[in-house]
Amino acid sequence: MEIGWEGSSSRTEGSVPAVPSSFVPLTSYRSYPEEEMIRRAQDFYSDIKRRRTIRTFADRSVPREVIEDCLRAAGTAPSGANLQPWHFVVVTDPNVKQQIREAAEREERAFYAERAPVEWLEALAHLGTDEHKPYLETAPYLIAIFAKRYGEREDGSRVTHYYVNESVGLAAGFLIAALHHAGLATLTHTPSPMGFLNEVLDRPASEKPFLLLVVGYPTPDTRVPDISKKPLAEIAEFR
Ligand code: IYR
Repeated sequence: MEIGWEGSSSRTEGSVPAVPSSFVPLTSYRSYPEEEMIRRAQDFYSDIKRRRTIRTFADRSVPREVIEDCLRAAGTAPSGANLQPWHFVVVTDPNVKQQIREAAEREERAFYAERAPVEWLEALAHLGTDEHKPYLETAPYLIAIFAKRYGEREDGSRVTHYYVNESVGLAAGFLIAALHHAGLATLTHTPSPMGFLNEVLDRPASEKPFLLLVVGYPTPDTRVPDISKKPLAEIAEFR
């Protein structure tokens, strides 16, 4: 990944060890004739733009292999030094879902009642959210995404990870796109704070909860906010 530069501890000349690199020919790349590229880009856009965050999930199971392949797709995301600083905990156990719901609703009650600044609540108002999170128990899958802030060697020493948030954000994006492609709906839920996920899911302090992804099918009566995305001219420029 080449996103900016992150300073590290100082070093003297010649102190970087020469690691033998192993390279293989690129055989997986595919190019398409321009007309086909144009069509593919259009097709992908028209498919991904159908994706909506939903908050009403049907109590309907999803084959586990679908989730597994979507997680494999997420795991192909680029990451700082290819250290893949993510961990996914896939929750289907009703008891664990209940614990997550109870803890999330406890935080959200405090968030909506007192913690959130008025400006934040105003920004959220059009989404119609509140502290009630029944979908945390109804949806067939909750995927808790953790960012591994550092790695740990067998001897307990730490392995520095680079661009952790960028890397995990990319993997989460791949996952959401893969789930959508498979025909599933998602909600990117970020109860604040999310520290309770470490306790409920028994994850170490080296891991920071990044996102709780709710996955499943929309109920037939699902309604979504009437919102739109910014047009290209507002989000990008060509120079
Ligand atoms: N975490 C809260 C509030 C919330 C915050 C943002 I930023 C959103 O885009 C949506 C909701 C909740 O889930 O209700």
